[in-house]
Amino acid sequence: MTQAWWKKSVVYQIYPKSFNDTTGSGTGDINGIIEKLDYLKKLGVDVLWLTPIYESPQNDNGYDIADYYQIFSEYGTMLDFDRLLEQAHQRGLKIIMDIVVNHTSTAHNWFRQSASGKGNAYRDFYIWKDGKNGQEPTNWQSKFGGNAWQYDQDTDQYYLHLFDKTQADLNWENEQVRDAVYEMMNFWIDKGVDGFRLDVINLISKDQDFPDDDGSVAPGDGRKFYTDGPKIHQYLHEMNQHVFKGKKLITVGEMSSTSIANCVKYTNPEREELDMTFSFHHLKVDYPGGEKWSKAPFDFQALKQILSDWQVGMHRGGGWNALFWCNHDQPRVVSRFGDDGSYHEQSAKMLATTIHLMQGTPYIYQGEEFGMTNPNFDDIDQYRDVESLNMYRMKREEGLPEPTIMAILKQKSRDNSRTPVQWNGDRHAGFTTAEQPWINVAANYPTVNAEQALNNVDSIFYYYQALIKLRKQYDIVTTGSYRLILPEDRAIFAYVRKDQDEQLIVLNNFYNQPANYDLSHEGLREWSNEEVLIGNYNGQTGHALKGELRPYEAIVYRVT
Ligand code: TEU
Repeated sequence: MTQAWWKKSVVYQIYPKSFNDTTGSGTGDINGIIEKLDYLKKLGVDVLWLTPIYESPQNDNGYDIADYYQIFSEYGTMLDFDRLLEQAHQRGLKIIMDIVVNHTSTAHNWFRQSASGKGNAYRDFYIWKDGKNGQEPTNWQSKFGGNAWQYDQDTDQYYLHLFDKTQADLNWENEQVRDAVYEMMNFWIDKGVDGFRLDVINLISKDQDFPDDDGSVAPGDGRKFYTDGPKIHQYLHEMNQHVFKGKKLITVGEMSSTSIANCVKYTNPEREELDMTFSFHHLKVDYPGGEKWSKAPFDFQALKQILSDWQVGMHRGGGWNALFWCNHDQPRVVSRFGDDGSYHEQSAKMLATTIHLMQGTPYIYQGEEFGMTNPNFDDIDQYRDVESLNMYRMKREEGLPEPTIMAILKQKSRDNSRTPVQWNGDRHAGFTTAEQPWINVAANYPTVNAEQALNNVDSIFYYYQALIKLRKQYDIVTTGSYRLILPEDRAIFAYVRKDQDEQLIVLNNFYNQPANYDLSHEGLREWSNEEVLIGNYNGQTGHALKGELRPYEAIVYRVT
């Protein structure tokens, strides 16, 4: 069987609001993406994922969609989008759309109709329930804080919103909803898009008993009644048959709090559901006791174990991972698991090495390719994200001191990754000519920017470019088995990829001190030749079997 094309691809995520502004509005736009296609081509990525560009009130930066068939006017027009598609395709770049169908904005016509009366034909498009003894129907919590049900005075019922109260959950039990979603997705396919990223898609099937969460399974917020819910595999298979089947697409599901067993099911090709999944367990290693809103160092052993379990488990089950450190909901990885000061360049390259030599399809988030960092905002007025602002308000109400809350936001806010792309050293990093961008640029743009990276042959940018080439050149990166080695080592994340006649030994030092390694007792197959495929320092301190890694050093040996 020929291998699916996307197994050797690398995807680049674009957050249009912060990518490149060509109108001077302070907000990025579609023409700004077109302007940078040659840059992206040079990096070597194959697919561009655009976060939502549809008509939206932007309460959640486009994840609150008011019309799936219109482009958000600040981003441009449908003609601009058609031109983007054409220009991207001309360069051999594919485009995937972000599909948000767990919920719509309450400004969507379906919701307006639905809310207009119990007898309306769209009433059943959403999840409406009576209250219980004057209270919400269940004790489920919104992911953005507070109860997940919103009362509607006019019809004296509550609607479910797992996210913001302006993001009402669609009722997937209703066949008309499912048909409308498939029709909409086919509209975008007919336009020529190459696939989809499906937002929180494993939350669409809710337990129809709508029980209260008794708190017996952490975090007790109701998620066990809708995460990987009762009909999820049935719905995704149905979507596959109506939308994906027989087409050369790439589909990736964003899976909230999921399991390896479920992701194997979502992505094993025999089941005809999706191509690959994002899971987030490896990005919760700095959530002590599961609590995101606390300031904490990361648990390195847990990070190694979780990533390794997913490598092995998905390989064994015939599934496929999306590999990533960064997206628009996560802090910048170099600030999070690396060192964005003295070892900025080395640690950014090391982190890239760790992920890019694994099995799966890597995703690069805009700016990651030249080491963008968290902005370290000090003032609540600099934040824009609905989740961060809600959290700030709630923690203030709980009586947490202001400096504590600000320190947490600095580490955890989603705005950490949403600051404008730093293109050059000009005002506002060359992102916009407006007086002010919609969110501030990080202060380090004079030194951390794309132009500088392009002018320096040793930059993080060219290192990513080299990693992308390796994936295309060596089949073992796609096909080889994975095994964690030196599992107990407190500084080194090492693994071996193995195929019939070759092995890749990947060594990464996650700390700013030198670290020795000795693989003599790691059960590796013997070899006679070794070569260094890539590394983030010049020269070596040893060889594949034994040596020392310098601070944040990464090195990959190919042994045969
Ligand atoms: O995110 C889903 C999600 O659950 C998280 O990543 C969430 O942002 C985080 O847990 C909050 O702590 C997706 C989108 O990527 C995100 O931007 C949207 O806000 C969300 O869905 C709702 O559509």
